[in-house]
Amino acid sequence: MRLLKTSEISKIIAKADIVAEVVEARAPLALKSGIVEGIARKFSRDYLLILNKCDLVPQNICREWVEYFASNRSINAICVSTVKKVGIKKLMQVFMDKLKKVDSLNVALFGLPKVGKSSLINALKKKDSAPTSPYPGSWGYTKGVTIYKVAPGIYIIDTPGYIPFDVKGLEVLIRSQPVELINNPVRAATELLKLVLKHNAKSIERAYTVRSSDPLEILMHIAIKRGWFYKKDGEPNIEEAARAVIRDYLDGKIRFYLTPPARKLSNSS
Ligand SMILES: Nc1nc2c(ncn2[C@@H]2O[C@H](COP(=O)(O)OP(=O)(O)OP(=O)(O)O)[C@@H](O)[C@H]2O)c(=O)[nH]1
Ligand SMILES: [Mg+2]
Repeated sequence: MRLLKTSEISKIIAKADIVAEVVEARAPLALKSGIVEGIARKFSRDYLLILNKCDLVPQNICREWVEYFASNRSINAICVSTVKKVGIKKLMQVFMDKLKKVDSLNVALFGLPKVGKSSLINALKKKDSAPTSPYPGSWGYTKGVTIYKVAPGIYIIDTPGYIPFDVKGLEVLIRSQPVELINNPVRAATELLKLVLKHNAKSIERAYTVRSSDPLEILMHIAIKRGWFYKKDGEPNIEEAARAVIRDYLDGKIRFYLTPPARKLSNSS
């Protein structure tokens, strides 16, 4: 799939009344772009940060993120879960309030692959019309910029395939290509497992029924349990296990959270 360029993003934002950037409540800053916000502010558009997948994060932590963005960054943020249908009404109300001031409302939706843009559109519409990512799924399952009518007078512009160049690191590595094509899945999954183990050790135990602080040992356990072995030597296929972990993470099956920068917590769940 073709990647959207920043110039194309500018054109979409110019036509929008609200710019909504979707990140995950698990790690908002690792997924947030300064570019989208910057262009929105340049065009004097309302900018809204949507913290999706809040079902994977304790409520008070979600609230802290909202407060952090409001007081440290002057950003209006809202916590939602498209799975648990949390915050959807509140989000719709934000759109309805803005609709009172315009004839018809265009909301431009941005966010890295798999943050849940399509799921959010479906939750707002109350029925599925935006394709979400099934597995074996590929990155950028949603094809091309598409406009969805979610309520009378309210249109959402979905922009799949945009990876802002200021967002970097593990989140980009695992989202910017299909999981099958990730070059070294074991390395990526090891980094991911280390991060989750550091902040929410128990969620790995819950997801994979293995108590270990060694990522390689966890991958071995998953491979053996699921019967994945290399044909050539019969060793556990940790590459397949690594891909499974990455997919589970993207699919929102691993509880994990980081806390806002200002606050130091021992946040084991
Ligand atoms: N736990 C949890 N998982 C979610 C939530 N919203 C979406 N997901 C899962 O996240 C994955 C990605 O969701 P999509 O809606 O396809 O994400 P997208 O941003 O449209 O992805 P692309 O179209 O590939 O850019 C899917 O497996 C969803 O089921 C949520 O609120 N909580
Ligand atoms: Mg999509």
